[in-house]
Amino acid sequence: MTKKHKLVNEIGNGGETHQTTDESAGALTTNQGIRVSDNQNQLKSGDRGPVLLEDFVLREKIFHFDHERIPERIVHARGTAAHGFFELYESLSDITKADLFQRAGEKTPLFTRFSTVAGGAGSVDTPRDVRGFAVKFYTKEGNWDLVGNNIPVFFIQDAIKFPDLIHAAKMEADRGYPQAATAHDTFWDFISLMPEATHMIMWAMSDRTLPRTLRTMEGFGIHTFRLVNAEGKSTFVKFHWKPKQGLASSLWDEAVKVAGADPDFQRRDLFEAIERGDYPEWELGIQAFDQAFADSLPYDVLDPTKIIPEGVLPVRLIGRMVLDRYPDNFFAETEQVAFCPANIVPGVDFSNDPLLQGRLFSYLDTQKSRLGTANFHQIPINAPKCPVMNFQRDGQMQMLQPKGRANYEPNSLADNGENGGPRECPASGFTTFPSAEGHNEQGDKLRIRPASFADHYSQARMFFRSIDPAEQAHLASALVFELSKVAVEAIRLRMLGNLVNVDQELAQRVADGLAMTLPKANPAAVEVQDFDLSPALRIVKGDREPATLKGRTVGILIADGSEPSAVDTLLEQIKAEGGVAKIIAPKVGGAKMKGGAILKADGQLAGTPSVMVDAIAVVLSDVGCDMLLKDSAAVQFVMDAFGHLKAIGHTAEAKPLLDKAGVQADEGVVSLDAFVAAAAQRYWDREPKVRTLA
Ligand code: HDE
Repeated sequence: MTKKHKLVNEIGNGGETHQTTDESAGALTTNQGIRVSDNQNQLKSGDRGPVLLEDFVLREKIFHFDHERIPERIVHARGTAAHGFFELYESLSDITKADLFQRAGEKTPLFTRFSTVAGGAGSVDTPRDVRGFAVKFYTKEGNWDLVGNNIPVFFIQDAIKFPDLIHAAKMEADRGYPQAATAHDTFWDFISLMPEATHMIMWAMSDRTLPRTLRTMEGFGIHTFRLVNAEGKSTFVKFHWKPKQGLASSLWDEAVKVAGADPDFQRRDLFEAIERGDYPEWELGIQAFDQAFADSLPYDVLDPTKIIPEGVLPVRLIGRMVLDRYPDNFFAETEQVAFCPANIVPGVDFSNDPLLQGRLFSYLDTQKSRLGTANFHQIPINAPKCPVMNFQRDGQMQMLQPKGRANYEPNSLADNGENGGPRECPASGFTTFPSAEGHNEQGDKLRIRPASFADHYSQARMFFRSIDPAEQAHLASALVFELSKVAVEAIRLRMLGNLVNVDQELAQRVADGLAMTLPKANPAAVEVQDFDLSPALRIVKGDREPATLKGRTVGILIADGSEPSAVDTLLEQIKAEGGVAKIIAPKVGGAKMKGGAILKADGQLAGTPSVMVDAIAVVLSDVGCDMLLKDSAAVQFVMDAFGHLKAIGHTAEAKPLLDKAGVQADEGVVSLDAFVAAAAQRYWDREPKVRTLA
């Protein structure tokens, strides 16, 4: 097939195509294949006369346009996605028969979508919010969807509370705001009445909900699942995604400013990383355990508001995910992809986690209303990459043309020499693990929460006490910020009463930040315990916060008169460290460097504030510095980099600008020679000097 023929085929439905003549190759057609002679002017009676109803080219085009949107996801509406693969490190055949986990080195194609939860599809990338982390593995034995988040616990224990949680979190029912923000009365009203949410609230108010990029966050399956091996033995499992890029979060002030400077900051970052061949990678880890281990824990592994700390059960890394290809078309792939936790393959099974069980119903159901037809599994991004054969036929938008008389089973038509269709496979087909159900052997029908789910505070306390003091201050300040936006005082008080159960000092800091008197603790269902602290929970100064320039962006601020050799040296050094350099100048066309040559800019100063990069080098001459002293964008550029604890490298001539921006000397403020080494980290010790935190 020639390239021209192929183009027509791709636009068409992929079925049989007539020979394409040279004239028609590449031609614009209607959806009926009629070549369009004029795509600029609609059909009129006379040049100034009325438009004619018979203009089918116009009507078809507008008709299609009118229906180009589908209902957005009720949660996780805003997202971005990429293709890639999973590569297994070593066979897991001892614990699972899942085909993708059998052969070391084998690669399985996948599609991963990251999302925020609360905002609509047109909201920004960087609100304080949980991030969705959904992976569709196209295995040889069907699709397996691991639909997780970047936080390992959830707000609620039973699925029946989910609509209430989401109603409370999203914009308020009467006023239609705020969008993509939990800092409002209805959210905190609900949360303060749901002590089971307290552990999740610790994570949600921590830096975890401000991931710097999608590439620098963890992912979690949250629920306990099962792996089942060929002998039918079940092992409980929790799934983790660990970013090879390390963990990094934004500061709140930074995230707020990023939202204005670039609402698409995180999707652009992912796109650009893939474009430059810096493919993001995560390792898949498992915590595998048996019933005896589960029984030995002081919390219930079926309770999705609990983690198993890594110190209690280490994470075993079993493979890696590499995202190496951006979708061709956002709508066709990212928008139409349908993830569903019920999509599992032989060798993986569910646990009785009541939240998971509710999710098993919800996703298929929502996708019917979002994608409009029961045949959405045939859309290329959703279609398994293995044979699909059954008697589920017909329905709106059936894309296949099944052959034969039999559309039911059992049938005996094959005995008659006809096509009898597919048959069930007792040996290799999916079988559910035959677990004995629950503690209640009688299996009475009860609307009840088990006593083993009753401890709502001990792990919240463990989380707060495990993170770095800088992160604790961010968390306390986030609570003050959010509760300050709550107008109803009783809600704030009730929330403070919950926080006392977590940690007296935290509660006091928040109360002080609100200028309120700390109330007594709210009644707790069971006594709060002091678990061992878990250093794996921290980002700041933790093992997973690397000092690196790899994959990070450095802004080099230049103006007329800047020294070109200084810029060249920086560019080389940054590249050698795996970083990305962005030249920023007052005008995008560039600056006239010392010697007269023009250096083009990657970003205009006013449109590229320093919140968009991870460190800055200010390479200015006396003349350039004088000029920029009169430009508030330049002053703000430096002031924010300092306030956001970033490294600042500078020429001696740039010092007046640093002074005007209030930069004080510390180990992150260096000459250009020392800059690239300094740029690999944030300067946490600077924070108390630049910000008053709770
Ligand atoms: Fe979801 N969730 N969820 N969720 N969820 C959806 O499905 C739901 C929960 C998660 O990129 C919806 O196709 C219920 C936990 C992600 O397309 C919907 C409950 C976790 C995505 C739905 C939960 C998630 C969704 C909306 C409580 C982490 C985005 C559109 C029982 C483990 C997937 C859609 C994508 C999407 C229901 C709780 C993750 C309505 C009922 C816990 C990453 O079906």
